[in-house]
Amino acid sequence: MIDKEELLRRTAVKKSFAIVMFLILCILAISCDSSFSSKEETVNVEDEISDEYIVVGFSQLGAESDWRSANTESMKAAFTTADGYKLIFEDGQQKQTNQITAIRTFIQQEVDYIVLAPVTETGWDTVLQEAKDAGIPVIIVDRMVDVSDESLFTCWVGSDFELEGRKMAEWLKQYTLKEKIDPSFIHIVNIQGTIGASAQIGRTKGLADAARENGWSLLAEVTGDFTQAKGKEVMESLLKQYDDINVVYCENDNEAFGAIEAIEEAGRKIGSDIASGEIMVLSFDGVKKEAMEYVLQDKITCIAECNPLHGPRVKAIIEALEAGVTPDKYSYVDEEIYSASEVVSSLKVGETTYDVIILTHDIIDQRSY
Ligand code: GYE
Repeated sequence: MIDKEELLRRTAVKKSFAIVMFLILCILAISCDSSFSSKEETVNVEDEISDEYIVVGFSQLGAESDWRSANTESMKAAFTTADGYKLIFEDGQQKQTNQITAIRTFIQQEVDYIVLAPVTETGWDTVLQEAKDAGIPVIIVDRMVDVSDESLFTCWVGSDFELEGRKMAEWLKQYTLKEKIDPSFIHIVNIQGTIGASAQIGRTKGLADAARENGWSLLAEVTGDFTQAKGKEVMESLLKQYDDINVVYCENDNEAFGAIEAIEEAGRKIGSDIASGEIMVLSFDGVKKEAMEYVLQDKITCIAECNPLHGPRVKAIIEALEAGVTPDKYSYVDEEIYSASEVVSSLKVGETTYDVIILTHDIIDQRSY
């Protein structure tokens, strides 16, 4: 039996329990509602941020060389939030599949521009069509793409790699003429870059054409993948295969560093005096100070410059596009040729005469990279 007092007490407990539950529910409802509205606010704020910035997705091909590192730095320095850009950087690690994945991700992220430094020239049609369908302009930088429809990319900026190769070959021709070295005495090995990359295709062609025209013996063309390690490995085996090599044409400085190590370890002497049995090293880029110092030491006899500072160039293209101006489809960068030897002071390729920059410490110190 429950007495009346106990009944009243139980009713009061139930009531207060109901009130507490009601209050808890109210609090929960309010907090859910407020978290919902604050989430909405966050989304709005983010929208405002991405509207505020120009979003650039950059697919860099890798980090194989000093040239590449300088190029990456130049791009990162050009596209800063302080300047109104948001740069999404992806390193393809030398694999085209990685670069294609990066581009597809950029499309999903609805970036404003895609910048592509392609590892090799072919194989881009499908993914560039996808970018075009999404209405995202694609700027190609450094190496080129070989696509059936040129409207798949907005424009390209980079170097004339075949011209670099032709300049180097012409330097060698003038050197042998001035030093009265017979063309049949010249025995060259070419340590090529990554096969299928524009820089390899152009530089290889520049030398191969000149070898044919001048009657030089081109003993071998082997890839060194633009790296120091591979350059060394390849040179070691070439030295075992051929005992008459007197010119090593390296398609970048990192390969040259490796080749120089291999030549020195094999007990051979490096330098431009090939008539006395030295092995002459020729190279491309001229980015790292060490490479330029090697020129002064006649370890690398001649370097055809390849300029990596494309960040401001790509930025200028994007600024033009933002202003409704159509940029040139192809923009080539002017480049120098360096040697410490004074034997050749200028050379002619096509209709143009190029001065050879006779390198000094002062010139090295004044360079911007
Ligand atoms: O010469 C080499 C790099 O594509 C121009 O790639 C670039 C080349 C450069 O690995 O060092």
